[in-house]
Amino acid sequence: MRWTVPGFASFGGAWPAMGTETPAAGGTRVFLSLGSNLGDRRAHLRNAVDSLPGVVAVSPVYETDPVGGPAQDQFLNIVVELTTEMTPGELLGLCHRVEAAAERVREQRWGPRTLDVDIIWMDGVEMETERLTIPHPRWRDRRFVLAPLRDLAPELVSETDLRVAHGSVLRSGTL
Ligand code: A4P
Ligand code: MG
Repeated sequence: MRWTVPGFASFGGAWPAMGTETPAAGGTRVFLSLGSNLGDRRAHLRNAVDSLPGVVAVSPVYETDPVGGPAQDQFLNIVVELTTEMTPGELLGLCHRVEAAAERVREQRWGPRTLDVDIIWMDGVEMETERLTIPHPRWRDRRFVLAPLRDLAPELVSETDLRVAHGSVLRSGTL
């Protein structure tokens, strides 16, 4: 199954090798965290990455213990690097459209979901509004974010950050 997000072209091509560090001219480097623990988890992640514009790199996949929320199945988590000229608000709208395309139903905070797409980091952006906080308020507490983020941007995550974060994670190949 493949789908696209209305208003955005599918990425389509092969993903570049992980670890690319130089943002393209004219755009801002962004890291998104994607997680799924409902349905065909890998397909949800793959379809989401295919739909995102401006993908620069995709982390390895991690099988992760749920952090917070009710008892629920394990997640697959990745981090995706993009270069974008979107504003933070436009980017949040994109995240919500990508989640909707995976038929995400919001029943419970931190509950099981086909797809969660969070903005973790945007170079040079610090903001806190009712709708949007960047960097993500809980990113430093969570190994399911830090481990894949460190694969792509080791300068943002120290070994100590990774060690003291919560939740076990296990590498599970690539998308
Ligand atoms: N929002 C504010 N800042 C941001 C941001 N930087 N990126 C607002 C995205 N959204 C942001 O999110 C609720 C609202 O947060 C959004 O409408 C947006 O306006 P949501 O996705 O609707 O609900 P949620 O994900 O249940 O809540 P929240 O607070 O985003 O949860 P978290 O902190 O993202 O945690 N364990 C494992 N192993 N793997 C996971 O992926 N995910 C969560 C969700 C918990 N435990 C997990 C995982
Ligand atoms: Mg979320």
